[in-house]
Amino acid sequence: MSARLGVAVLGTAFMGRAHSSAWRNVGAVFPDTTPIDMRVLVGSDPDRTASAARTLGWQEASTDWREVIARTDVHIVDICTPGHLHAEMATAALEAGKHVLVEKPLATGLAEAERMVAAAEHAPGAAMLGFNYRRVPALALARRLVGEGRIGDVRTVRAAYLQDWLVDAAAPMTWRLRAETAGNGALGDLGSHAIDQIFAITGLRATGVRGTLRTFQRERQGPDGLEQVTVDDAAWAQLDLDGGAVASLEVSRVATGRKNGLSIELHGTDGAISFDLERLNELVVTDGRDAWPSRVLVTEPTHPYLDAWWPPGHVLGWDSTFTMQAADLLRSIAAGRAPEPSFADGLAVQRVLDAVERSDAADGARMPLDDHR
Ligand code: SOE
Repeated sequence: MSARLGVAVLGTAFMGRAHSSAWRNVGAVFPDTTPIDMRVLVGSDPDRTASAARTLGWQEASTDWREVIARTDVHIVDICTPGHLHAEMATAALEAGKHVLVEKPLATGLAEAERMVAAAEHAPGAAMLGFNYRRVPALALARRLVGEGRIGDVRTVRAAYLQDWLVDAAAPMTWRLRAETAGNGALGDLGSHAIDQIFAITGLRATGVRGTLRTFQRERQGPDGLEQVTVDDAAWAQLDLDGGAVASLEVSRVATGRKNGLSIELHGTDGAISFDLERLNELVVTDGRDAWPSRVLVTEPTHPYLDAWWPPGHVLGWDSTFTMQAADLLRSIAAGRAPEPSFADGLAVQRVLDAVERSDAADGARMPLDDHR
């Protein structure tokens, strides 16, 4: 076992909390991973950061991320800040020789994403993107089954990621609703997860994209009065995939009644698979052309990640995905292997986001994507 690794998380909000919980638990669930020290939590407000650091189990709090990435006792920099800060923080941390984990989506635009991929290619440290749903055991099993050819050739994929927190007309302005801080709206925030799943499970990439965006409520109350919402509330896209398969995508933050509904369904020449995050321990598998769909409870030790957790039938939750993500990063670092998903995987997703925006601006015209490997 190598020496202990010091971790810093940048960001104290929702994702900062989810990642902190993962760093607290990873050694207990996956004792084979390199031990870590939760060195420092970084935020913008000194009092709030100090209080969050105490609650979340960090040794120290700081408001100076540059000073933190220069520390010799910090080896892993985990970036959970708003999107517009990802590129600057990640490239600086990689240049300082750190291992870096960045929350999705990779960046707020293509140029930044390309810069981050170039920085990762030249850096000694590992660079991983936080698509945490890659660690849902049922989705990892779906990927394994499709890779083994269990459903034959994938022809069609339906992916949707639906939330409703913007249905409330009084929901205030946040960084997530400004193009300059978030890049995209539901498209980047939710669509990036769904697109990554389409790519990861099928092993295919997009060759062309058509898309539509909608912003239903164009103004929201900010700290200093009404502000323009400059990102989408909802987005739709059709992705042409390698070899002729087609994926449809629907994402929304105004899908009344849906809190965090990520669903994906794949139809192949010899079977089908479907998944719904609201039942995240289950996969519905149609194993054969004439078979009935059957529900697989994905809690067996032979299923991805599950030998480390609880006995069969003892289900996992959303937060466990971040613990498995941290374990995978630690294992990649220990093995000197590039972690998955890489920044390049994030760039492939970013190209689709960009193409959806361009297609929407061109009345839904098809945007070819052929230089994207
Ligand atoms: C947005 O509401 C959000 O928090 C995303 O940013 C996360 O990636 C997703 O997992 C849950 O929803």
